[in-house]
Amino acid sequence: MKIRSIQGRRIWDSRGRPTVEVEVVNDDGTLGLGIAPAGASMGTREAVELRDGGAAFGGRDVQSALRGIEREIAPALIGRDVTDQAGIDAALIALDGTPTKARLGGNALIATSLAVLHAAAAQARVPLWQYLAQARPVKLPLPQIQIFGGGAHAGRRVDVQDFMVIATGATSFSHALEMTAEVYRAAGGIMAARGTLAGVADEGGWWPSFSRNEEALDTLVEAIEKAGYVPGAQVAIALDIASSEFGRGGRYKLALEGQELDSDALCGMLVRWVEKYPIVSIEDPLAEDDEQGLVAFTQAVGHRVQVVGDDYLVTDAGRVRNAAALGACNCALIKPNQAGTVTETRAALDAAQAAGYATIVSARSGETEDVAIVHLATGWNAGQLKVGSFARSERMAKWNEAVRIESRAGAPAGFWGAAALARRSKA
Ligand code: 2PG
Ligand code: MG
Repeated sequence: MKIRSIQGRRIWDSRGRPTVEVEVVNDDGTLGLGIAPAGASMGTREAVELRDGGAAFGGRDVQSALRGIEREIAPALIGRDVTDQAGIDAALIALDGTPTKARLGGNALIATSLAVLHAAAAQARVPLWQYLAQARPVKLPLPQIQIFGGGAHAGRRVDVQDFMVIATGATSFSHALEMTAEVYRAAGGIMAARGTLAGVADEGGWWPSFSRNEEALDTLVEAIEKAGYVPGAQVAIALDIASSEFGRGGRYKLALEGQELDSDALCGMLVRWVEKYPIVSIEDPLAEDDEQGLVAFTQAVGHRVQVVGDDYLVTDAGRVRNAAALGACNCALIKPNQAGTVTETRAALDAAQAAGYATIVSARSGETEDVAIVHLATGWNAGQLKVGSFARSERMAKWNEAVRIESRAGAPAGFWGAAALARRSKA
């Protein structure tokens, strides 16, 4: 099936900022829409977003990215076979011609690449997850869901970015959502009773009105109990420290506690948290430039918790292989717009799984109603899914899409559950 037309347009994301949408129409009239999400806490090696600069919309307009789609990308792709994802992505990379996708923009490229993928599924007349799975049996992913948002998503009110829960006792995706809904509600109730309820952060997690980072962990345990669950056994904690945001060159500034820690001290603090709290997953415990620290942390606790690389791995197959060789992390966060094309995203996921890593397909803090990542996580059988909190429709659209996939005839063959979590066997 050939591509008949490609059109880019500016739409708006969950922070009210411009973003790129691409529509690919096939010769038979079926179509696919791809939308670029946007991070706030970004790895320095991510595919570069093309933004216009200047006064409008804080410099975040995307007119230059749209011009590239109209003048270069569309003419290059029209008439090509929509099912040739690898060929089309290679053409996009060659057309851009830079190692960072800075010329045409990672935002233009990922929106186009995703639109092509959706259009390919549409002409095959199957849901995207099923198009990706082909005939292989796949399972619905285990979700990690934010309860408190912090870091760059909450004006740096607390240092740690994501305080999340994983319903380790859940027996289906829908069950995991039911359990999380009760924890989210309980956490809001606790904040209200304390007089510290102050709305939500960028991804819908409760605003972190805490005086210490650990107070958020204590409150999370309290919320799990108040919701009627056993912390650890039924509902466990997952953290995204996002430490590249407050650490560089092996020095970490915890603003909330007025402390400056070196890599060993931060590592030690997090190991203590792992011992004290029912934590099963920690993302970006050390900064993207602190490879030694990441190796040391993984050696210390990788046999009992999942150590997730986000800013450090940036959805890059080569970086994943390097990390695996060194023993840094045991799980890769997979974000399509960090890579810039679907094919490179898939290559990073394959590299991670080949190295024995667990994988989590992840949304960004700037999102839209787009639900593509739910289909990627399911169709690629990634095991886990991270989308933000349990509020705001750009998040709920994704959880609800998973409920739909799970309940329809021909649904995936079950639910990953806690089996999706990584633990490195002790050497
Ligand atoms: C992360 C993501 C999602 P951002 O760090 O994992 O929580 O945040 O999209 O801002 O990079
Ligand atoms: Mg992260």
